[in-house]
Amino acid sequence: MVISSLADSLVRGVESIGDSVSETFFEPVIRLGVTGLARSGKTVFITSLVANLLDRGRMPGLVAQQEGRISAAYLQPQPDDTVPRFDYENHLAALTGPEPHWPDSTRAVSELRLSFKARPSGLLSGLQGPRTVHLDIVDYPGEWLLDLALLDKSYKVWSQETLERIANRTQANAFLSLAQGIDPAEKHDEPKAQSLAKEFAAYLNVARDAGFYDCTPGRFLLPGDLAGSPVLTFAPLPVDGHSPRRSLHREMERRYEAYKSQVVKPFFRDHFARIDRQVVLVDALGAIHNGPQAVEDMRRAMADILAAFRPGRNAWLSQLLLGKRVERILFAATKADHLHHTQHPRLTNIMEALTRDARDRASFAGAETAALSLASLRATTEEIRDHDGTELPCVRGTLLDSGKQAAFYPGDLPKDPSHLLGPARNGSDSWLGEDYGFMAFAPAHLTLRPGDGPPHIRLDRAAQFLIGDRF
Ligand SMILES: Nc1nc2c(ncn2[C@@H]2O[C@H](COP(=O)(O)OP(=O)(O)OP(=O)(O)O)[C@@H](O)[C@H]2O)c(=O)[nH]1
Ligand SMILES: [Mg+2]
Repeated sequence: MVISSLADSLVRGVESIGDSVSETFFEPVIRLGVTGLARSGKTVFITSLVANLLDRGRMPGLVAQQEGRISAAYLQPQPDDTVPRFDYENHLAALTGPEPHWPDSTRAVSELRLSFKARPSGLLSGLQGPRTVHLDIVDYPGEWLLDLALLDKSYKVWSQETLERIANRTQANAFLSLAQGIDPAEKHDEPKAQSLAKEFAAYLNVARDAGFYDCTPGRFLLPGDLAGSPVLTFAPLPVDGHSPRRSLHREMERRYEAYKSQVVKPFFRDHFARIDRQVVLVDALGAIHNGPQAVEDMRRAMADILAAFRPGRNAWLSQLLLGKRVERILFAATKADHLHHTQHPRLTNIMEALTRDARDRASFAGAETAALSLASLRATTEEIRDHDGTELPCVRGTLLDSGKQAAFYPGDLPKDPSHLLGPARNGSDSWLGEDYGFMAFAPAHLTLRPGDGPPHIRLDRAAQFLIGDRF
């Protein structure tokens, strides 16, 4: 333990030296983390952000752009040789090609470097020519942050908590009946361990699709090249007390510990600890559509995710960070183009309320935080429709399943977010009086003017908050 934390600190130390060396050559590097739960819109966000930073015609909210200080932006080979490159070109081709479609789901962490030539503002602007600023964007699943909580938990406690939490979930029936038929003290048997892990992973996948967000260990959902390896072949068992050596219990415990040290810790050390700015994307509209339970689950998942940004909460992480912390965190509700703009302030309020708990408790010591609602790629237009004498603010777009054009009224979000979060906390089954429907729209056909990136809503404001001060 001591040796590994020492090694971690050394790595971190060496990296800070690397950073400061490039800083002294006036080439600051900003590392922007982009995260969110599954399907929250990370890939579309990064793709559209990069496209709009390369062609900045639609980025008036980025002050350096507005002031004409950015003279060039270009993609560069990324600095980390072992991290897959974010597949920008293919994602952009999917979104803006002749048959626009949404990009595929992503299964692992990836990274991209964008570099700018920008003239500094203020006093220095007359004295210095343009300088280079590098932006490294890192895409990683929010589920991986939830794993931080495992570091403080023994296998026994984790097993008990997990089994308790899923006891009443129908999605877990198959796994639970398998687990209950097992005596953890019996001799370890690999096929048995595998079938337990397989059922548990199957449960996690179904639960996530059903809208549950507390689906850890995160790597069970996105195994990548760890699929089938022992670090992912464990499951919670009803253990109390000790079991003999070579028992199923002991082997599961060993693998759980290996997961923590060989999967969770390296992620925090190699990726998380190096982030300067962070955007957390939230599909709040999707959760509202799925009902109070999904909203409450999402609120809890947000609180757990944000715990990773609270220095001091985890001793191992605090030591790893050595006082370095994320300077700015943006909480963004995505896919706001599903709503008429008159409802966007309400969505932002809901977003603020969803994260308030976490933010209040967090006092993200020193980190600036903000909330907004955005659409990375605007797929709809707005129109007002008359319905029995009432004017309904609608959005119009191409339906994903039928390919037909349709106008759609998603329902009126409440002014006061507690009208949603209250019932969610109290365990209501459905919303009172209002239904929130959300259609899945396909990306629109685009003809872009030279110099313009894809259409978006408030992506420039997000960029200004996240990186604008560094130009
Ligand atoms: N209308 C609209 N839909 C969006 C937007 N961004 C994302 N979506 C929808 O949300 C889905 C998920 O977006 P992704 O960017 O792939 O989300 P992700 O977080 O990368 O998903 P995973 O990689 O699976 O975790 C897309 O397939 C779209 O259906 C947006 O700006 N507008
Ligand atoms: Mg993705």
